Amino acid sequence: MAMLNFERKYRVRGGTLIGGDLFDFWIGPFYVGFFGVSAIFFIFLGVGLIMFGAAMGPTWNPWKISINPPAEAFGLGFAPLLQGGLWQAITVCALGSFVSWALREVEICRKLGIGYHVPVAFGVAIFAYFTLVVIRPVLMGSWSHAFPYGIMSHLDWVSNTGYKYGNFHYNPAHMIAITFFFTTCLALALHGSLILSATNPAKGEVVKTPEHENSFFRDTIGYSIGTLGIHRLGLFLALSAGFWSAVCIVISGPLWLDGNPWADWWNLQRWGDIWNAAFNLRIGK
Ligand code: 07D
Ligand code: 07D
Ligand code: U10
Repeated sequence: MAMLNFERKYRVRGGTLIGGDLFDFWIGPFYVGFFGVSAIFFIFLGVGLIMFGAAMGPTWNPWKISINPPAEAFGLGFAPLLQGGLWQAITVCALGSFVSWALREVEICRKLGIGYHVPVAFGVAIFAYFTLVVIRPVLMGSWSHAFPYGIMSHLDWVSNTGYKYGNFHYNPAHMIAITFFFTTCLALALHGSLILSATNPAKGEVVKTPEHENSFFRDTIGYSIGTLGIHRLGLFLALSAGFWSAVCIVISGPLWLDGNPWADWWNLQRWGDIWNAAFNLRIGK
C-alpha cells in the first residue's frame, strides 16, 4: 500500500512501552511494535484453535460452528480440550489479543503525542467481554456460565440467559444500558447530520462555520453543547452503554438468582424499604 503523504511526517521513533527499538517499525500501513507481534501471535493461535474445534465436528456451516465452555461439573477447573478446554484456551487468546491491541493503540498515541482516549474506550469493550467470560463465571463458581463462541449459539445463550432471569427487560441496569445505546445513536445522528449540513453544502454555496452549528441548536432547543462538548458527550454515552451492560449481566446470577428477580426488584414493598431506609438515614434514625 502506498504511503500517504502525511504518514512520513508522523511515523516517528519512540513511545514504545516494551521492546525499545526492536519492533518499532511499520509493515505497509500497520504499525508493528511488541504488541503487534503479541496480537498477531494470539490471533493466529486463537483462530487456529477455533478451526481445530470446527474440524472436530459436527459441522463446517459457519453459522452453526460453536466452541462451548466446559460443563457445570468442571467448576472453575481446567477441562479436557474437547470438553471445554478449547473454549478456555481461546478465551486466553481472545483476552491476549484484545489487550495487546489496546496496548498497541497506547504506543501509537504516545508516538503521536495524543491522549489515550481511544485505548481507554476500547478498554471498556474489553471490560464488558471480561465480565461475561471471567468475572461473572468466577462469581458463579463455574466456567459453564460464560457464552459459547459461535454465531447462532451465542444468540441462544443470550436468549436462554435472558429468560432464566424472568423478564430481562425488567433488569434496571439493562434499562440504563439500553437507554445509553439509544441515546448514543440519537447523538451520533444529530452530530453527523449537523456537520454534513454545515460543511458539505450544495454546489455554489459556501461552507458554514461552527457558529452556524451552535445557532441551529440554540434556535431549536435553546442550548448548544458546542463542538468539543458533543464529542465528550458521545464518548460518555457510548462508554456508559458498555459499562451498564457489564453491570446488568454481572448482577444477573451472582447477585440475583433464578426465578423472577426483576419483577421482585420493582415490587413496591422493596422500593418502600429503600425509600424508608434513605429517609431514616437523612433524619438520623
Ligand atoms: C460492526 C465492528 C466489526 C466486527 C464484527 C464482528 C467475529 C465472530 C467468530 C464464528 C459491532 C466480527 C465477528 C470475529 C466470528 C466465530 C467463532 C461491531 C462492528 C463484524 N458478539 N450479538 C453479532 C460478537 C456478545 C448479540 C454479530 C463478538 C455477547 C446479539 C457478530 C463478541 C452478547 C447479536 C457478533 C460478542 C451478544 C449479536 C455482529 C465478543 C451481548 C446480533 C456484531 C467477543 C453483547 C448480531 C448473528 C457487530 C448478529 C450479533 C460478534 C458478544 C449479543 C457475529 C466478537 C455474548 C443479540 N455478534 N454478543 O456488528 O447478527 O458488532 O448475530 O464479546 O443480532 Mg454478539
Ligand atoms: C461484550 C463486545 C466486546 C467486544 C470486543 C472486541 C473481535 C475482533 C475482528 C472485525 C458489550 C471483539 C473483537 C472479535 C473482530 C475483525 C477484523 C460488548 C461486548 C472486546 N437487549 N441482554 C445486552 C438489548 C433482551 C440479555 C447488552 C436491547 C431480552 C443478556 C445491551 C433489547 C433478553 C445480555 C442489550 C434487549 C436479553 C444482554 C449488549 C431489546 C433475551 C447480556 C451490549 C430492544 C431474551 C448483554 C455485557 C453489550 C450484556 C446484554 C440490549 C433484549 C438478554 C444493553 C436493545 C429481553 C443475557 N442487551 N436482552 O453488552 O449486558 O455490549 O453483556 O429488546 O449478557 Mg439485552
Ligand atoms: C474515525 C474518526 C475520524 C476519522 C476516521 C475514523 C473514528 C475524526 C479522520 C475511523 C473510522 C473508519 C475508518 C470508519 C469504518 C470503521 C468501522 C465501521 C469500525 C469497524 C472496523 C472494521 C470492521 C475494520 C477491522 C479491521 C481490522 C481490525 C484490521 C485487521 C488487521 C490486522 C489483524 C493486522 C494488524 C497488524 C499488526 C498487528 C502488525 C503487523 C502485522 C502485519 C502487517 C501482517 C501480519 C503478519 C504476518 C502475516 C506474518 C507474521 C505472523 C506470525 C509471526 C504468526 C504465525 C503463526 C501461525 C500459527 C501461522 O473519528 O475522524 O478520520 O478515519
